[in-house]
Formats: sequence, structure tokens, C-alpha cells
Amino acid sequence: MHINPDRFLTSLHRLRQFGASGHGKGVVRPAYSDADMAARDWLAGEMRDAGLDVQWDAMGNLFGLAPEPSLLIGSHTDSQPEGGWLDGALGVMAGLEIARAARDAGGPPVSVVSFQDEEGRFGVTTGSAVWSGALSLEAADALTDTAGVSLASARACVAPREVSSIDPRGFKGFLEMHIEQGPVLDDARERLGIVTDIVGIRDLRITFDGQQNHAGTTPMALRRDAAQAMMQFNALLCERFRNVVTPQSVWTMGHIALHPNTPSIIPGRATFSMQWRDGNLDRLEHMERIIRDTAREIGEGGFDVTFGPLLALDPVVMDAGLRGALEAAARETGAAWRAMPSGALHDATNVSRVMPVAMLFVPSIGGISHAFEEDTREDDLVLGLRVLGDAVARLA
Ligand code: HGY
Ligand code: MN
Ligand code: MN
Repeated sequence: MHINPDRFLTSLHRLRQFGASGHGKGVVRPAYSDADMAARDWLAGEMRDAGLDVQWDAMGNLFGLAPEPSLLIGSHTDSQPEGGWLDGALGVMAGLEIARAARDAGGPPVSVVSFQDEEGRFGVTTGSAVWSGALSLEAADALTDTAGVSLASARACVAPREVSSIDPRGFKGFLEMHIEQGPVLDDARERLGIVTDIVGIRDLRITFDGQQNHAGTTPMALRRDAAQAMMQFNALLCERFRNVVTPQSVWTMGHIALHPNTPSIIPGRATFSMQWRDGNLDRLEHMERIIRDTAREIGEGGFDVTFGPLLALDPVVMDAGLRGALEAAARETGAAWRAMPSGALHDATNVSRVMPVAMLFVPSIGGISHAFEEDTREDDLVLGLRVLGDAVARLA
């Protein structure tokens, strides 16, 4: 196979134009937005030109299929509400370039996928969760984004395209190349990471309902201020986590909504996302008990506490055979590499339910991602592509 780095980089930059944010190389291409669907339609054309059979499923997951059995390579092309040009896009465009090179060389068969809503506008890696059977389409449809839009209504935009169901049994395995999105490789001046395992995640929407009232006339002692309840919850939680977590455990309240969110009204309602991640299943569950108990305890001070559905993905280990091929290919380059866990979630977590999976990382400059500043040196992008291509050849 002859990989063409210029063709790969040109395609990657072309994809960046869909939803280009105007801030450096940033993109705004959330799942099912006009920019996301336009990018998918463009990608479908590129897949067709690469000789692949283009198929969509009801979620809007987009596949370019080679004859069975094939290796599946890809990731996602949706972005965070403020995202970078490489998160997800890199894995899809690397898959496309390897599929083109494989077609030119007469094999091996390589299929390509862009999963939908990996970034969790509605859940956590929603498109691959439905495709792999981890989440039913009915349960997914009932999920809502932070503006209250349901997934069922958002995915209606897929409908003009013919949809089918793509059988996971047609694939021998799944390879996902991704930027690290953290500081480890960049700090160590290493150029490749071979993933050992992906951490688990839990995500829970919590609401405190107190009493909306006048911010001037209501004495402090008589208030049921939902914003204060949320802040007390956070302070107590950090204290209680102290003896439970490790330096690898993380937790985030990334979305907060106060009602009515205006200076002269005591907030009657606070709704927020509580997300936590860890490589250890017992610790994830221990953290959940602390979160629920702490929220209920705050509730005893005069608040109704409501928990939304718990979104959960357990930690997964990468397949030894696929990982071995990536390691052999990395070793061959002579570049510095390491085996490492992934602290970010990836579609590979869901896909591991239905076939062997492995992942390859390249460094993120300054460890920055989920931000417009996200970037990676182009020679690292190309090195990763070559290693992925070499691994595919070894597995053929
Ligand atoms: O949040 C994550 O880890 C992934 O980028 N969706
Ligand atoms: Mn990603
Ligand atoms: Mn991401």
C-alpha cells in the first residue's frame, strides 16, 4: 500500500472548512447541525470516490463499506460546541486515506466509519452506543440536549437519505486513530501512544428545586436558593471524594443552568451535569454513591432533588492482537512511543462489544483539546497515519 500524506492532509483540511469557527483551526460542528450533515454528505462522496459502498443508519452513522470481511477504521466527525479540527476527524480521514491506498493496491479490504454524536450532545458516544447495541434506539430517542431538544427530533434531518442497518459481523476488527487530548506525549516529547485501555464514565443530570423569590426582601435565613444548594453540594463532594479518588480520577460540572438566571431573583432551580471518569469500576460506583448521598443530604435543607438517567460506559481493555500490530508498526518507525491508557472516551469503547478494537494516539500540542486551540504537528499526523497503515498491512 502506498499511503499519500498530501492527499490525507488535504482531505483533513477540507473537512475543517465545515463549521470552521474563525478562531484558528477551531470548528463548531455539533451532531446533526447543518455543518455536521454537510460534512457527512461531502464525506459520503469521498467514500464513493474511494470505491466504497456508502451506507447510513437511522442514527446518521455513516459507513463506507469494502467487501466483507474487512477491517473497520474510523471515529467521528461531529465536534463539541467549541471544538478542534482533529478530535474524531483525524481517525476518519486516516481511515479514508488507508481505504484509498488499499483500493489502489488491490487490498486488503478496509471500510471507513464516521459515528454520530460521539461528543455527546445527547448522551455519551451516542451513535456508536446505538450501533453496537449498548443503547436502544428508543432509549436514545428520548435523550435531550441541554436546550431540551430530543434526539428523535434532531435525527429527523437524516431522513432524506436512505438508511439501512449495518451488520457488525462483516468486520474483523476496529482501529481508531485519535489525538491524545492530554499532555502526556507532548510533555515527554514522544510521538506515538498505543492505548492499553479506555477509562469508564458516568454522567448524571441533577436538579435542585428551591423557592424562586425576591433578592432584596427575602432574609438570608429564609431563602431556599438553588444556586447556593448546588455550590454547597460541590464543596461537600470535593471533601468526601478526597479519601476515595486517585490522581487519575476526574469529575466535572460542565453544564450549569440556573432559573431564571437573573441578578435580582433568588434562583428557584439549579440543573447541572455531574460527570465522573475512572479506570476502576468499583471506584466509579463508590463515587456514584457519594454523589447521590451528598445531593440527597443537601436536599434535606429544603430542596427537591431530581436525578436524570445515569449514562454509563465501563472501562474497556484493547485487543492484544490489534494492539500488537500497532506496537510492531510503532517500533519499526524508530520514533519514541509508549503504551498508555485513554482518559478520553472513544467510539472504540462501544465497538468493543461487537469486535476486537485498538487505538493509536498522536500528541496534542500543549495537551489542549475540546477547545479551538487544539492542534498537532503535521509530521506527527503523518507518522500516525503511516503506523496505522503499516498495522493494517501486518493484519492482512
Ligand atoms: O468526552 C470525551 O471523552 C469524548 O471526547 N467525547
Ligand atoms: Mn473524539
Ligand atoms: Mn471529543
